[in-house]
Amino acid sequence: MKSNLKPLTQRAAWKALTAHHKQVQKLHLRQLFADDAKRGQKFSVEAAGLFLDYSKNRITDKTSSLLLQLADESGLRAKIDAMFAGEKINITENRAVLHVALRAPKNATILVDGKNVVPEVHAVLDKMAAFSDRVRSGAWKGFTGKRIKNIVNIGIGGSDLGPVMAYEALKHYSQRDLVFRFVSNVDGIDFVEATHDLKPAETLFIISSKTFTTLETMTNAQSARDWLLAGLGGNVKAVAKHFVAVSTNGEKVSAFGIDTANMFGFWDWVGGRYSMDSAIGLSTMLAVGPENFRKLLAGFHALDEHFRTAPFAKNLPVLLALLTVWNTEFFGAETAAVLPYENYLKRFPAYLQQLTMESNGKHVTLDGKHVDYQTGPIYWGEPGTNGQHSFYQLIHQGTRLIPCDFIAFAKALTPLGRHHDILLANVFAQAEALAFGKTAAEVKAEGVPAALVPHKVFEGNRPSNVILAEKLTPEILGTLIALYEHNVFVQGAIWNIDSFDQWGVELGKVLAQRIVPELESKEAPKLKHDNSTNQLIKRYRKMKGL
Ligand code: G6Q
Repeated sequence: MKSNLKPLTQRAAWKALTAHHKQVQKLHLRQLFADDAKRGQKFSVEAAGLFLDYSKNRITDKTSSLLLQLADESGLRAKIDAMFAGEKINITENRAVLHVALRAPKNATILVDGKNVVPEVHAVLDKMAAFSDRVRSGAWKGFTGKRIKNIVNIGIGGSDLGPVMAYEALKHYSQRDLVFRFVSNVDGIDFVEATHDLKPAETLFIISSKTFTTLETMTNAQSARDWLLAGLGGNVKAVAKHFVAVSTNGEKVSAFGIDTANMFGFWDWVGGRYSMDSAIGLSTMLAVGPENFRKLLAGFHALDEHFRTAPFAKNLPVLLALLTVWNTEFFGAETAAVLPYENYLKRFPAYLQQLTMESNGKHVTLDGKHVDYQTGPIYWGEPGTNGQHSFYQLIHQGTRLIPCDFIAFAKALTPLGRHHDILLANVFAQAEALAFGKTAAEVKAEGVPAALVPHKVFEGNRPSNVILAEKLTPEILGTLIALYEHNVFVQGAIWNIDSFDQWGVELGKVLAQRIVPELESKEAPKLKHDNSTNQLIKRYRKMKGL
């Protein structure tokens, strides 16, 4: 696992950036904009239907060229090519990383171990489409002959967050007489609330699990099976009409009792958090139909092509990632806020949290060395304008620097009076206020009493990006997601980490399994944990009456 790259902090561009930062760190965006009447245009780029204005970052021409040099010195070109070529860049799991193949057109060729995977991808898409059409039209009947009205996706992490986000994001395009629910948590309440008003005879469960071994999903799937059979008189033949699976593990799917004819496959080169455009997106396709799902894939592909071919200086994900590196490493930003001014994107920040933090929350390099710099920032966010009435206070006047990505659309999907202009006025105003603030002189000029002036000063100089698109369509959603996928990839490439493994998550999957029998056994178990864990287990057992 040796790479030929110099360690990040020894690359020439890194050293130059360190020196350069000392010179520019005090520069204010007020000054930078005053010095260059065309700064907005200069630091903007447009591709695949997305317009990115990154001029409100604390950068100069020199910053930009040094960051691009850093990308070159980090071997970014070769890394991008390696990913698209199906090389096993997820080195700790010895896997290719090919979510780009999930949205490749039918005539493309992408090889994994010498085999073209594109035909398989399209075969699964066709199978999903045929199934979706049957369910959506009512041709697929439940065990008692009733049509399916409710679809419940059971999955967690990568097998949940993408489907939930996409369902919410594309609700405008969804078939409204179908009800969609998503169950992820092993807390039984999630299942109970999701199904309390549903009739088993009209309900279809999609068990979404790459491995088909995940404790939460298997527990929920079992409860779903029990719930269904209890409601339909206990005939196990009902399972075939009410359960389908999305998985890479045919054996386990069969063992659960789901006919593999009703299984939609994917492959080990699709990471969980990069799988929403694989069969894991079956619920999305059921909601919006195969045609819209294909448009979503086309949007992903458009951004893939942009990422693969555009020069780095005009490459949206590359620029976004370099700015994150700049803000994180040199300005010490610990978090990044993603603030969509589009209510349909309310689950987008939660989705991004997994994509970004599970990918780049790593502290060793590809060579297994402890990093001596920061890696992935904490991503968080809420839709605007709601956030403005809560945590924006800290972004404007707190002590921390929080770079923000504002996401907005020129057209409302369902226009309503003046709402959309007011919404967009807010997003532009927030980015403006963060950058330029309000000086003491300006506050005083408003007649504010002297004692209050410091409280009403906005320092400004707080960086943000604005991403503007025409309308939230399936295509644009795909483009936007791919933008962040590749942004994460570039960040990981600069930091020289494996963005595609998740050992921290794997640990969680094992730990609880050890404790479950200790909570359930009738006999008092011989506990061998630390004193605190032993105490908590004993107290829990006592409280539940054991
Ligand atoms: C994603 C992670 C993780 C995974 C879930 C569900 O990249 O690996 O979030 O998606 O743990 O795993 P299964 O799909 O195997 O149930």
